[in-house]
Amino acid sequence: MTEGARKTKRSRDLFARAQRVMPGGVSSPVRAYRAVGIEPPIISFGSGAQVVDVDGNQYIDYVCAYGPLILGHAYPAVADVLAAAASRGTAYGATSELEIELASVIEEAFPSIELLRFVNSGTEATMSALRLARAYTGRSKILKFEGGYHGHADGLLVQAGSGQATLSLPDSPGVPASFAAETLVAAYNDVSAVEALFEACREQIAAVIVEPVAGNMGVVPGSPSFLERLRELTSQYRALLIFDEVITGFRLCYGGAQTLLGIEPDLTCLGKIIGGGLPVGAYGGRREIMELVAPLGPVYQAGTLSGNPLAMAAGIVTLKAMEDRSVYEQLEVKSIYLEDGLRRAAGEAEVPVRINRAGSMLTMFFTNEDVTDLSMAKRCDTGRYAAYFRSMLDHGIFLAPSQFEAMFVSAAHGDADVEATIRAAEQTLSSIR
Ligand code: KE4
Repeated sequence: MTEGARKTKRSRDLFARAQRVMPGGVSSPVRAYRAVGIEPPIISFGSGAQVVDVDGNQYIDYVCAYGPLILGHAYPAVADVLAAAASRGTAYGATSELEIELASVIEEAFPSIELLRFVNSGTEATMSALRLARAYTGRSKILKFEGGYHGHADGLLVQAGSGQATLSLPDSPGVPASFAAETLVAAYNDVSAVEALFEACREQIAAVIVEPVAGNMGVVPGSPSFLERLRELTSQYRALLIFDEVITGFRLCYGGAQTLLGIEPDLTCLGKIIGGGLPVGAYGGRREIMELVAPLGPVYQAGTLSGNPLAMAAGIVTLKAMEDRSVYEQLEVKSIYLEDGLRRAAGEAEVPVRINRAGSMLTMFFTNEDVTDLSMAKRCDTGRYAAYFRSMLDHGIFLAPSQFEAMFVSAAHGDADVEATIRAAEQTLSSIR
């Protein structure tokens, strides 16, 4: 598609209806496109690396549902297993063999996870992990990082990333000051800030929760020295280290960021990829900690559709496909090619950018300085990002409508898709310079 050639009538009509029945016409704030100044296309279907909107516009998709679709849309084996699973019922309210299999596959991939509990979202996973950490330690404070987004549980909506950063939302109304007071915040990658907080709060801190590669201020990798220091300090002060691997789990490699880093957290939160695009989350870790979870222990957490057979079936098929390590090798080649092409396009257009990439997740920041924390990410030219976004959409490239999200490359993205994306970026960047 060329600039402005997109037909949008049916999307506009449907979005008008959506806004009459849902706040902002969306089921999640970032989807409202408030940060990019246009109305969102309403999506009709996805297939492979493509999504198609209700006006028939086709896009190469780098949102990938914000991470779950590492195999692409409607991956045949996932679609087939879901059809078969649905014919056997969609929920049992009882343990199924599928839960046992998926839990076993995850625990095989993550040696730090001896026991895990399935939930229905990443939010539930992190919320439950923090409750467990507070119960295990008998302490109340948690430490998170500016720009870290761990879902929308009350105590975590303090200087969060993702949609909160995108919409410049203050810490969310509705969260009592008493809750927020239990949440300590430091700048990401800032070791001395963490050391100071531990020195000041010592045995009050129950846990540190961190995205080992941040994906919600745009992609910002945690430095190995920062993450290693978090492990040292939490061990020293007997607090728990929680890796939020909702995005990075099975994305960066089969065993997540912790495998690449060689750091063993006490608890890990997972989601997205482990459900193959179905609603899912999980938290898990050392047996002595997880045995506090009801019914074994007193920490209560439950869920009607937790471990439901459809999400389990889709997750099993997805993770089985990712057992073929060549998939990660191909993702790396394609992601490097994309990163190099985007950087070259920006250079030729003389548009200052920085690209942060970790495996098949990357962000092009519109800035001329390195981005290693939220304050630097927030100095980006978000207006230029919005112009880039709109033009790329007109050129058939579907990106996250926020500077503070990631591009995700899937196994379904072919060389032609990546080349078309780079060409679209060349045309776009020269037009917005
Ligand atoms: P959910 O509750 O959205 O399944 O997961 C929350 C969550 C937890 N931890 C991390 C590291 C996450 O990235 C997320 C959710 N990610 C956002 C996108 N950055 C979800 C997209 C949205 O909010 O619409």
